[in-house]
Amino acid sequence: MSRILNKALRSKIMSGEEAAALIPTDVNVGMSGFTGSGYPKEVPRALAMQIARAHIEGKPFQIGVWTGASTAPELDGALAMADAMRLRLPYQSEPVTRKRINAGDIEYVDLHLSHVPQYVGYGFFGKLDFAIVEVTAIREDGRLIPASSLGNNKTWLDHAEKVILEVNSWQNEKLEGMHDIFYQTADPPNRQPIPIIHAYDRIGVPYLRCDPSKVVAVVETNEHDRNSPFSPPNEISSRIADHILDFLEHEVRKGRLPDKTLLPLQSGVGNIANAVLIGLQKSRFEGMTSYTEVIQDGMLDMLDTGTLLSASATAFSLSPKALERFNQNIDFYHDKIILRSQGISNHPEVIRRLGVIAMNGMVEADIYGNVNSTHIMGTKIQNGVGGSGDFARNAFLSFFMTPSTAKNGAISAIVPMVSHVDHTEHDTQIIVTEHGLADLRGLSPKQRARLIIDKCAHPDYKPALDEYFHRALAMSPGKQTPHLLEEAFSWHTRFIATDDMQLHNHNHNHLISS
Ligand code: 0RQ
Repeated sequence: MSRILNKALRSKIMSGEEAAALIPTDVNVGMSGFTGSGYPKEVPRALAMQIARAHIEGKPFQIGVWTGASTAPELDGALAMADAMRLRLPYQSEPVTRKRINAGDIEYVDLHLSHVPQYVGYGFFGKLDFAIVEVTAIREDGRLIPASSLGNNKTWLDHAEKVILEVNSWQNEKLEGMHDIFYQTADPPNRQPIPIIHAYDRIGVPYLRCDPSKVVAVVETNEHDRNSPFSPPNEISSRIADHILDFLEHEVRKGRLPDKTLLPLQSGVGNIANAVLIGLQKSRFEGMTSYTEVIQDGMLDMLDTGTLLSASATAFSLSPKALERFNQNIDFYHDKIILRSQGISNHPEVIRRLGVIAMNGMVEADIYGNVNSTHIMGTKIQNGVGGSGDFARNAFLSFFMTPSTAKNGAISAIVPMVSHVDHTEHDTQIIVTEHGLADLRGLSPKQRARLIIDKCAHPDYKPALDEYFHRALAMSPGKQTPHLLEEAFSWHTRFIATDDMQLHNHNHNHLISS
């Protein structure tokens, strides 16, 4: 049976190619999609083909692509390969797109995910010409049942001039009722408090609204989300998880965290974050809640056993196995999971009120606690700041986690001065590597430097960092945050021309012996 029950919208059903043909060059398109879930599949692919054909015919054709966060090869990958994107925002993690951004072919606006709705509302990115939004179904009254992510869908549907809906029958129909979309938003000076007092509070409605006169096409699809598998925890991620668990116990003993239930958890994406969730699952903590951005495998496990009572996020990011389990037991998860718009899941006001415990990955940290989450060697983007800043600055407890070295030990993740700053020393609370955990709260820059080098640096790099710090203490003109600026900058340039590992190793050995 068709999932498009609204008569007016049924009359707009067409193929992906026909819908894509409605999109001209030079427009901005807001697409659904967040961490590989709930992104449109057919129209972006068809659009990429049309743009590639236009390029072969010598016609210029490029668009601006806005999403919730990362999507998948079918969207970012296809469009990047067709050289179809003039601009991309607010987050991506797709290899071809990354390559094109770093080659200077795509303008990339990397911003805090909670800021997107407001920036769009005030027109900072220009006009939103089209929205392409994947949904699970369309009800008789025209209201939309969202899919496996909400991201910026409300914002796109509210602001786009024209809307294309992809109705994906692969999405589980029982997702109906799991979303919570808050429509009582207003601009300053009339903005009201967001009435979320507990992580599991529902404050909105389960359906998206869309003015039917804006809908120019409805496309029926049946295609799965990206759903990449997680690697099982390795020794490094397990040790990082252990340090975090010990520290949480320590905070409970100090009376700073509620026993057993802690405070709502936010967990970044990736294998280390998943390892921490697995660690929590095995711990004595129970009856917890989460207020996070993405629900990954570890959170399902925690819901299964009661370690977690509820999970609030803006998207799923499940491996194929976990997704199968989710679909089989969706009745069990239905009332325990809430999907919200990213403007709400990542809202600083709510994160601060709930006292969230935030755990995010990073590329590198410096000895004073500044954190780089986005750039490799200072100039090349990896993914983007995503929600890490929304959570890190506003959380009650905020962890940044990384292995102490990258590239098989050739590069230290603890450096004198980060090559790019996403989170300043004022935002960073706790840094964790497999070697230890540095609790920076209440410490001055020099005290932080001592602790970060002692607790977090890899033993191979400790002597070089120690030596840098001591010379900086002696020779820096200012003693508040001692630096030898030329040398701090040159730390990364030692590696910059290193596309081959040989040179990495040469530099590594040089660093160790110097
Ligand atoms: O390179 O792919 O060429 O091997 O960077 O590193 O170790 O796979 O790390 O997947 O855990 O991601 C910070 C990127 C960590 C992620 C980051 C190289 C490394 C590898 C990736 P290769 P790993 P992870 C809310 C939270 C920002 C968004 C965020 C991230 C590649 O956590 O994107 O937190 N965070 N969102 O070799 C040189 C170093 C390096 C380095 C790593 N120091 N120097 N290269 N690499 N460290 C969720 C959302 O917002 C959706």
